[in-house]
Amino acid sequence: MTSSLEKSQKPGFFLKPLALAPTIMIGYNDESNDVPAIINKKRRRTRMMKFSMSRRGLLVIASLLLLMSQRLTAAENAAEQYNVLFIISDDLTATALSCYGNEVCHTPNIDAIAAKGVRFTRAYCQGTYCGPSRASMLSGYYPHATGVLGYKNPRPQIGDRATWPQHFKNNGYYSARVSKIYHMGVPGGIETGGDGRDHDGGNGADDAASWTERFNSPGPEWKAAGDGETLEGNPDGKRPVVGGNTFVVVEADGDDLVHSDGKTAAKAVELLAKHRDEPFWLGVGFVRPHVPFVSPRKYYEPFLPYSSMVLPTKVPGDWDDIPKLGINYKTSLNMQMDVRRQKKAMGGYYASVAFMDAQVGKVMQALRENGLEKKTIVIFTSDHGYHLGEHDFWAKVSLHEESAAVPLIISVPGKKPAVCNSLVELLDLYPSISKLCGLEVPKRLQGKDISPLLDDPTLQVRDAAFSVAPARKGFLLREDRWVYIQYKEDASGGIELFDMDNDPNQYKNLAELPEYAGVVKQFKKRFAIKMQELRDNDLKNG
Ligand SMILES: [Ca+2]
Repeated sequence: MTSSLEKSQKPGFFLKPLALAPTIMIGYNDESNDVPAIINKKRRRTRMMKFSMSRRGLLVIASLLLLMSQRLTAAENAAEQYNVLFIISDDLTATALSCYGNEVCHTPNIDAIAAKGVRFTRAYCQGTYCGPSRASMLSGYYPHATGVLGYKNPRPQIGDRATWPQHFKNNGYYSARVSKIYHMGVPGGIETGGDGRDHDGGNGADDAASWTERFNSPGPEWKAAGDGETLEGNPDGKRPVVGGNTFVVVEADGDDLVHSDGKTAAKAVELLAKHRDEPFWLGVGFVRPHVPFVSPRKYYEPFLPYSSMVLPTKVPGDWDDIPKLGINYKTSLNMQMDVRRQKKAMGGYYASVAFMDAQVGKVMQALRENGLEKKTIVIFTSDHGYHLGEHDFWAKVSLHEESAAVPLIISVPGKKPAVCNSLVELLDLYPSISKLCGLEVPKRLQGKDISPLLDDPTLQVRDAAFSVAPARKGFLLREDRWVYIQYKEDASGGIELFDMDNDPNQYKNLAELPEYAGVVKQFKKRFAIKMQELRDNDLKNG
């Protein structure tokens, strides 16, 4: 059931001064127009005195009113012109966080944000890997609206339309990113302090117009000193530690500052102190737990020995009812990872999450120490989820729950902490945070304003969340009860249908069963309408 929530396009503090100003102007003009053209001297003098006093009085009242209105405006601005601290982790599944129920991997600093904010249990990315997810979230359009399905920035498609941080920059905010906010190659781009690609001066898929300033955080990644092992494609153990998008674990020597995320936190701490007296939109992009799983040794301790890690239940014949395109691009089978390696992959991932969580703690401490907690909206999320062995799938791209869902916490000063089970999308952040900060919400944005959910978490703004996996030609409609996935736009690559009430782990694909033909038929229609809607946008002709 979707409520009739509507986007309010005009913030209150823009309206109030405008409403007061005409009142003052009308009073003054009325009195001026009341002076007769011909009058005797005495009357004229008296009248002039009366007028003069009256005029002076009015001017005093007008000045007072103006002053009051300015003070009111200033007070309202101070209340509504929040800063934005946007913290995004890379390749982080919600299932790895203790505030989302993980009992092995403890994330006290992210949990602390959740304890003060609204934690969304059903938030979905719009693309299940970095490039399309980040381009979509930052531009405000679905991946198939811009056509940005790979690892480029959306600027050529959106022209001079403002991205989310750019919108804040255009409204007088200091806008900065530290490390990865748009896509950036990991580990390649991090090793070189850029992206490792040629375009955009080494800043990868970054968008210069979004930022007042931008900072990269180079780190050694897989080359870090310590004990490393390549888990993927290494059955005989002879493969050395390698770079690229490969499952590698490095128990690293040295402290946090050796690594990219340690430097990112330090830079963010520095920027919070430096810009504490002006409105800011600060994007802090951590690259862990993206592979390679590299962090200082101490973060591995809770997960040793790796043999103590408990893998997800393996169900015989689990793949039998999944279309070929639905078998993820990385599996225990094609990565040649035995159970020992799988458990080490899980422990290595968790250590990376714990390391990243500690860096989040440093940034949040700086927020408190600079007195910014009461005027800063804090958002914590990830660009997409991740498989840690469910269905013997690993990593991202899959449209199954662990990969398509993201952690999302929004903490707004003064609002009550809550858990919200409504379906929301990362695309909703741009309009919602703009609304909360009293900025205009551009009508062209394809996300919804979820800010009312922060006051009433029982509200709903959408019937379904939508996500895509262009690399598998996959599309997901996630409804309250059903998960519908189809491969290829004409569904010729196969369909998956899961009843999340009765099968939350998605073991039983119902799509081919005759009794669910009606449900599948309805979803095909809804999918076609969704694609039509998202392609019907203001980019079509420009
Ligand atoms: Ca990612």
